[in-house]
Amino acid sequence: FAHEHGINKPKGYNVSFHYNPEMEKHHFGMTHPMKPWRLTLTKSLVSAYGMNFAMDNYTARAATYEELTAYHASDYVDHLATVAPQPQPLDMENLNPDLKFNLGGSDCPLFEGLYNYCSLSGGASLDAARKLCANQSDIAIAWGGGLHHAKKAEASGFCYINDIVLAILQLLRVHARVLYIDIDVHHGDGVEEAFFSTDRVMTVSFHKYDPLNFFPGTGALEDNGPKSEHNPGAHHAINVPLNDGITDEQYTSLFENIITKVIEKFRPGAIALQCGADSLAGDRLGKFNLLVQGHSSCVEFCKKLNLPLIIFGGGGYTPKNVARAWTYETAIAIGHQHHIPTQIPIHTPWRDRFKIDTLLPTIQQILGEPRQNRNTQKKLTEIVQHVTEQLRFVGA
Ligand code: ZLM
Ligand code: CA
Ligand code: ZN
Repeated sequence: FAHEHGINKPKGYNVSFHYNPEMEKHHFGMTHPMKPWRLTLTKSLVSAYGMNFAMDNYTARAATYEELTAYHASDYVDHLATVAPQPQPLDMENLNPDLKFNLGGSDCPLFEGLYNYCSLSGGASLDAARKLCANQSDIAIAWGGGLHHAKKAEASGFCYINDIVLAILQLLRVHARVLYIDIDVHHGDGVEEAFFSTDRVMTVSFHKYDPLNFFPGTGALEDNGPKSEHNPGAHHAINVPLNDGITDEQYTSLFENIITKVIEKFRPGAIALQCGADSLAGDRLGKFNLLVQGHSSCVEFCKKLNLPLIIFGGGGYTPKNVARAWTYETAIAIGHQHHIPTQIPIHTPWRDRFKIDTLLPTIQQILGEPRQNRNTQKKLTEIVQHVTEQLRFVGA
């Protein structure tokens, strides 16, 4: 298939794909929204399209203890490595009441092989970052990463190890400034916090913001870093708070507008993009109206900036939609989005999981009817205005 359709590795432009099939063998519990097997679905669709012929494929290794403690507290990592798993299947009855490091509750359960899962996610993102640093990849992809809520010494929101922070720390060895962009429907609070006090990383998160009703409740428009002007991190956090129902047109225009201005002022040497797919229409947790087209246009836009780019996964709770988006975004990375058939290949294992055979379903196919859009143009204009003003304090 790949050769028939002329999908081959182009000379002079390298995309690397970092993945370990061991990751998907882990289970958070029967009804837990996080399903590591969405990675299997993604990988199988990417392969069915023959995209592996156009990339360098690496079986990611597990991150070492030393690599994990480059950011995380050693007592936290020690605990992760030795804590006993809760009995399976996980349900409300066997949750651990002792939430040491926020572990063992319903969001961050203690499952069999947890430490292995965490180190594989971290290892893939570290491998991806190192390929960029060594100039051996132009785009490095780690769909198993993107776990943006994990804190230095605490698990949070399905995230235990912050692979993004580990990867950015690698990029900072080579690049003076790194831009972090987060299109997951949740606020990228863990990454923001890690680089709060430095002007070498600017974080930009687009998310649903409803402090009392939506996790994690942080990421207001006015939260832009340390309040003290003497702190180098001041003004280096950008938050784009959104409401349910945002459409492709609004999101894409907001994204391009903001990122263009950020690039102009901040002039990063590399970009780290978290592609959480829970911002897609039809997600189990998110309630935006984004199609694969709108979501992936962010990847396309970042690619066109021609800077070393690392791409992570993240959230995404309707596996068939996650696999569609991350497959299409892999196609964008290798430049084949316009050459692949939108009909899902017949020989895809798990083909039934996709329900309908198109890679790019319409909003009607996904939801029947789009959700009410609660984002007014006025509010979106205010956001752009605030960001523009904030950026006056950034750069030389
Ligand atoms: N309850 N089971 C996004 C992380 C979102 C905190 C409210 C748990 C769930 C959710 C867990 C099976 C990323 C909160 C929710 C019920 C306290 C969240 C286990 C359903 C279930 O059925 C479930 C028993 C579970 C968790 C829903 N949790 C929905 N939303 C958020 C965390 C992570 O996408 O950004 C990156 C990967 N937590 O709202 C509660 C406050 C726990
Ligand atoms: Ca986000
Ligand atoms: Zn999320």
